[in-house]
Amino acid sequence: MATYAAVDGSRLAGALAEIAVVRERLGGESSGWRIREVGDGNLNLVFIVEGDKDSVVVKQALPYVRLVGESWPLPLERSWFEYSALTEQARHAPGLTPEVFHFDRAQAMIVMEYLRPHVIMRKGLIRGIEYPRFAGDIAEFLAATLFNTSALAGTAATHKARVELFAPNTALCKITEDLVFTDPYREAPLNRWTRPWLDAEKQAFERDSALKVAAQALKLKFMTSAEALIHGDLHTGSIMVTGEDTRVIDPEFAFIGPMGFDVGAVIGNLLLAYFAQGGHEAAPSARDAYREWILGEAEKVWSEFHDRFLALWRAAPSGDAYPASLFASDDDRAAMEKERGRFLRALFEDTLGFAGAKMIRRILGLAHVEDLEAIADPERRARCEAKALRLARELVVGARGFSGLADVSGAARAVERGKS
Ligand code: SR1
Ligand code: MG
Repeated sequence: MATYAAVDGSRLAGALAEIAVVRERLGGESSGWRIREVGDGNLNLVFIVEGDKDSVVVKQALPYVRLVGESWPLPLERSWFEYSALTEQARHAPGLTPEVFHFDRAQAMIVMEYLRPHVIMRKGLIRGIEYPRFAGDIAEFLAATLFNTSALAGTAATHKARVELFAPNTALCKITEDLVFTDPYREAPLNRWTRPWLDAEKQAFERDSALKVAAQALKLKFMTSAEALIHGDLHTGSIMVTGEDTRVIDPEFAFIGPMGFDVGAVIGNLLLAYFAQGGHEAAPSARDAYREWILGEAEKVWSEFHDRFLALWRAAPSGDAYPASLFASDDDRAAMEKERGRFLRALFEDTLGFAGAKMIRRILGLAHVEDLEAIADPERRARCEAKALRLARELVVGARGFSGLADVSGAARAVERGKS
């Protein structure tokens, strides 16, 4: 297939049969392969293909935003950025991404490992399931991918080449610039919120100068801060888990951006799950232990990320930034250690700001999250959402005031109990 064509079951079987590595993996005759479309995301087609021997997942980009329709065109090349990011992430965080078997740039199609019995982390959070490996694995993914794709680890030339490779992913960045950082704070035709219960919050956010300025400072950072290769959409729907394994999927929004955007996405989505528990528990307080598990995981994600990132930095032979040749004396080494602390504190504040912005967009913008959407009673949902908005605003405007993630947990508890 040379010219792009969106596939359906029969066309897909024929296309996959022509790819030796996939044909052999699936086994048997292509006419016997069982194919079903399972995509429930906002953008793409996703198929599970089961053969006699094994199964694969096929992800194909559509030339438009699936959630909205053909009126919103979107470049197929996002598939190339996803493939490039998956390849690079796998080098730095082996075992934490799906294995890629085949990529077809013209068809915007990636054939990859079918992860089972994994579930989307977000669905597990809705059901109240604990995943013991989650925080450690995600902290490892974040530290390894963010540190090793930054100029702290490599040469300036390598960093610039990476910036150049991912810079054309502008359409996907524009989605984030509009949907995360802009539309929730203004009247925009695609905005949605739980009406009429959140009308007052929506209006208040549109008039909140301090919040809008803080959100725009984050947007500027998102647009210009070329720190590392970021996943770009690392919410809990982009993480697949079992009790023993964690994988990060779907990096089509990848580009060289601010590290805190990825760390903040994970923490912001955990906080959304925390506030959504009130909509899922059978009786008030029935999910209190699970609420605490979520907050504990958010704290662990940050602390383990922090420690791993620091360890990588201390051990690295050094990139072109902070060359080791400048820091030979004991005084130099002490100054460098202080500088690492300053860097990580700034990253912590970015993380909180981005976490808050990601929470707000999922409640007042176009694309919502199942954690909250699955709460059928709109009044009950709005109560959860209003609490999430309250903490999110604090994170965006007041990141500097939080001493650590435990402090954020305390603020979340206070909001949850109606004491803030
Ligand atoms: C129009 S796309 C909406 C959202 O879906 C993706 O998962 C990203 O989060 C994007 O912002
Ligand atoms: Mg996605």
